[in-house]
Amino acid sequence: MSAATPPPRLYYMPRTRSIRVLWMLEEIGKPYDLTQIPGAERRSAEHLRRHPLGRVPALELGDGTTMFESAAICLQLADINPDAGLIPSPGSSERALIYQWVVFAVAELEAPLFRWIRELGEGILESAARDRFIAAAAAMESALDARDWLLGATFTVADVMCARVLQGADSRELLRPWPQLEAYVRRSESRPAYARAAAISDRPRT
Ligand SMILES: N[C@@H](CCC(=O)N[C@@H](CS)C(=O)NCC(=O)O)C(=O)O
Repeated sequence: MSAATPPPRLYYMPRTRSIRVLWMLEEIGKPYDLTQIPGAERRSAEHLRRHPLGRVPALELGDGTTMFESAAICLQLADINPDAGLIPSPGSSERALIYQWVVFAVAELEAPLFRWIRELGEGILESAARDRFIAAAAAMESALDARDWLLGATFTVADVMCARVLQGADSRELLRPWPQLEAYVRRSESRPAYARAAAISDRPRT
């Protein structure tokens, strides 16, 4: 970012998927701006220009481009801040694993988990979503065997995406069968950048 380039601006709401982007921004450690979108403004013409579904997060980049989808935003932030070391170089086999785990986070962890949590609230105990999450959790449990982070010793954007979804499962005590995942969640929550992001995400909604 040159001296003339404004910092990125995150449009967010507390206690939403916005925390993924806040966590990335805090790991990167460079200045950024924040705008909280009040509930009533989500469907305003102004916010719909940032996010066509009226959701959060959305990120305005230094050149004025605005983008949405938390996974895409996190990948872009990793790419434009190579010094932060949150993503390996394009074309490397480590980079392939980043794509793999980031897509896994949204397709195989988040989607069935959110559905399963909804079903549990309705008293449904057995379901396809539960079975799918269990299979994904077991796959991550073995991937994390004897390693701190998904790519080994280095924390990456893939960990932001996967650990954040698993934190949601852990807070509902759904990770009991997978001790490696519980330990992974603890490690992720002990990162100072995560604590700073969580403090922002926990602010009251306007
Ligand atoms: N796939 C999107 C999901 C975005 C999303 O559903 N955001 C929720 C908060 S976690 C939202 O804005 N909900 C408000 C609404 O739908 O009105 C992403 O990962 O960014």
